Amino acid sequence: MSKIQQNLMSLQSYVLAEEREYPGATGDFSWILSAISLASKSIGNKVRRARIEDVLGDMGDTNVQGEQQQKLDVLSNEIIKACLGSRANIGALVSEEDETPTVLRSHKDGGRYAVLFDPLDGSSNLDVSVGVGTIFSIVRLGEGVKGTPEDMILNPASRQVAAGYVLYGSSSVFVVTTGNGVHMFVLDNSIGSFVLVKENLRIPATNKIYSINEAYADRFPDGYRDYLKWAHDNGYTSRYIGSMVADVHRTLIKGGVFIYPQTTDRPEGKLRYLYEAMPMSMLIEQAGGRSIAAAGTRLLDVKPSSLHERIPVVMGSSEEVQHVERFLSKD
Ligand code: AHM
Ligand code: MG
Repeated sequence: MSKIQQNLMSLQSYVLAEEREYPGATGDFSWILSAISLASKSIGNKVRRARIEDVLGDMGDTNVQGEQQQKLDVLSNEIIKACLGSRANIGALVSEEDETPTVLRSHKDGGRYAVLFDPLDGSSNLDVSVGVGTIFSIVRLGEGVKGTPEDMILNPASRQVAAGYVLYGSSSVFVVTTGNGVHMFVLDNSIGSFVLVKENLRIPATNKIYSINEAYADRFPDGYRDYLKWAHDNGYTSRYIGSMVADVHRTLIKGGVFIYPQTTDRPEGKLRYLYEAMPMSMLIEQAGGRSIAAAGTRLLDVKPSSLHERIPVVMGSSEEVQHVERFLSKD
């Protein structure tokens, strides 16, 4: 196939073609993903014009997590809700920025899915033009499920049917899985479409890169410090942007391990289970990697007990996760 032919597969056509392979498929994913794609084009545009339109900086307000809300966090949250709110198969929208889910319609009225999202991850880096992104997860809602906070935390990973992120970096990259491998699309601004650049992305099994905020090392459990010492002695290099989407994207493409442990001042860790850890773990596993919350604990087997619960994360190349895990089991 020539390069031009390869580049002509849009995200929407790709998902439609994938769905067509399953007899009786309803087109649900293409319907939801096209709304996320629309929202991400709009958010990406805001991110790029932020300095010009003066929407950088914080709102002077904190979100439900007690963190400073950036103007763009609020805008991005509104954009996603506006783009997804009218899709007839979505029952609930669950945002990192909102205290409770936005319930749109019951299962009986067609609300078969909930979309969980971090509208603009890494937003504290916006003022310095570092890559930020939107992370999303699509979970199936069973019959009788209303989309309340209690419903959302009932074993969500087992109902997760798709996950992805959009990185607003030097290009806008849409990475998604519907449980059938990981596919990567890049926004072609000249035609306004995400076009397929890589089908069945696989994470390298190993690469000597760790990605962690090493400045907190004194506050990590011993096992992480022992791992870091071992990595220093074994020729590792370090890469840390401080924006999960960008750090996980690099890890997915180049291999290595992304780690955000618990610290003495944050005993649960920092990253949110539903909006950050759960979708990224599905992507990493679908690409052939591993994601754990502790030694011997697959992150996707953890059952959160509250909507905005946080969790320690070790994810990336399977061999690199194993190296970290070796030290954690000594704790
Ligand atoms: P946010 O959702 O408020 O943007 O916070 C999550 C971000 C992640 O993108 C990133 O991995 C982490 O916070 C960085 O935290 P730290 O600055 O403590 O290293
Ligand atoms: Mg965030």
